[in-house]
Amino acid sequence: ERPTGRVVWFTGLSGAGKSTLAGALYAELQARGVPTELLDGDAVRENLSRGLGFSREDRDTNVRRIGFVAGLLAKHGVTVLVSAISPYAGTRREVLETLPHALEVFVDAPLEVVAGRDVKGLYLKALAGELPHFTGVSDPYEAPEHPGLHLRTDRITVEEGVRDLLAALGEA
Ligand code: GGZ
Repeated sequence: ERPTGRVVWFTGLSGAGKSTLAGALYAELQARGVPTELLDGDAVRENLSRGLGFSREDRDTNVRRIGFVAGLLAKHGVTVLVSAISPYAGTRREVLETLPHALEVFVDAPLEVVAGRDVKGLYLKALAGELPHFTGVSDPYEAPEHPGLHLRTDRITVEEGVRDLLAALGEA
């Protein structure tokens, strides 16, 4: 019998390190021969969710689509790494409950840290009041209360994060 794949769901603010951690974990699992797929916010919004914006409705649609695809892949034994802000706790819970082996990972750093990184200059605009509906500044982010794993990316390295993730997945 084929094993059911797992879904590792990275949630957190823009710039918190979701994609970095998911990418590093992806490389490690690939190297170990674990069938793995990455559903990254940016790639998803360019393809599966092209045309969606950042209203609550559009974000929820985006998150539900990602959950649907993750479920299909996981059914075939693939370990799926999802990286999306997914800011609404209720929607996350709803989607994660439909996935048999889901690990919710809270990728967390204080707003001043992620705003300081500001890879794309979006926080600068948002803090200047020029970006409505920017998560953490002008739009809500509902942190998970009981995540499967809580990673403080301002306190640990990417390597430490990957080590914690592998341990949580029983792949250490
Ligand atoms: C949040 C935004 C916004 C607004 C553009 N709010 O750091 P990034 O740039 O590369 O990742 C962010 C990405 C968020 O897309 P997600 O699909 O992860 O969001 S959600 O789960 O809420 O659907 C950011 C960029 O898009 N971006 N405008 N207003 N992030």
